[in-house]
Amino acid sequence: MANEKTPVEKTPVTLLGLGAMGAALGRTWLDAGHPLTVWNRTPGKTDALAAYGAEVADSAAEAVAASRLVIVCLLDDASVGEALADADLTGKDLVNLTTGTPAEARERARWAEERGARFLDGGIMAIPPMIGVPESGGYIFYSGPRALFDEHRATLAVPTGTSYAGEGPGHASLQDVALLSAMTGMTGGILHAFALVRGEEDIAPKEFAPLLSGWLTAMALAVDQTAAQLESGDYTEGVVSNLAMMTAGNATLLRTAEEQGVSTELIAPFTDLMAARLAEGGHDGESVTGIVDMLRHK
Ligand code: FVH
Repeated sequence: MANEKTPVEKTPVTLLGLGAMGAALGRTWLDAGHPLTVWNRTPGKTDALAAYGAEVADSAAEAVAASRLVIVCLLDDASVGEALADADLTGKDLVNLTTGTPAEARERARWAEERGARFLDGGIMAIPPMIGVPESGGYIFYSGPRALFDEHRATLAVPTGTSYAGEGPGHASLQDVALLSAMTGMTGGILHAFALVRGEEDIAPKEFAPLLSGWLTAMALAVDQTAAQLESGDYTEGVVSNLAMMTAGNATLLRTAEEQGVSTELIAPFTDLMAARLAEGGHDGESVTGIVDMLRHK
């Protein structure tokens, strides 16, 4: 039994993939005292972690053989299949942090189980500089068997926060991609806003930026209202800016873009959907929440 004189042994970790994210993850396990074996397709990328004490394997199969807990952080699902093609996964606990679709995660789970491994899928909600920085707010979604997640939770929590997304192997990936998709829409809006003010000598991007981030932060609160309306089924609940008013306002957004010589291609798909929802009739006093239903029925 561990006491002050006999430190707890840290779980050995194998890490496949030392790209920007893998290298950041690996460093944290070394810092926390976990024995770490690494492999990367391009050998030179292992040097930095080797200098901090990582064992470097000559092949992915050799790296997998070194530890029960195998973390994979590669470019995409195809690279996972390629890298692990010759590895013996019998008795391994495979944790795949490679971004993929929910269907890829489900298929990869089946593939791993057929090869004798237990499997968790992960979706990383952080960028490399957030890894090893608890106050950054980064975390990783995990899905798969709860008992397996609990068994490795302490080790998985070393690089960043953990959030269990459910037993279904596709759940982590689905929530990961849903959040990334929201970010994609938000980034499109940000770029459109900068394009509108670009070229105005007296509106400097650096002065406009805090106005933009402040507005987006305030508007993010709408997420809670959307959730409440989806759960109640009443899309008029708590509405202060209704669809009829917003659709009329969209004409101003589109005309302003034209006046400023800015393409509407980033915002027009959304304004078109709002107009189509209004044209269905009976939705004037609702929020934009009904567009969720329109998207699912397409
Ligand atoms: N970096 C980020 O900001 C995001 C944050 C959210 C999560 N993503 C996902 O994390 C996965 C890895 O991303 P990354 O940033 O480490 O990506 P790269 O720096 O491009 O490194 C890619 C590694 O994958 C290896 N690799 C690629 N193809 C193969 C293959 N066919 N067989 C074996 N390994 C392969 C590559 O090896 P090499 O090019 O150095 O030889 C790198 O180790 C990813 O899913 C993100 O979506 C990151």
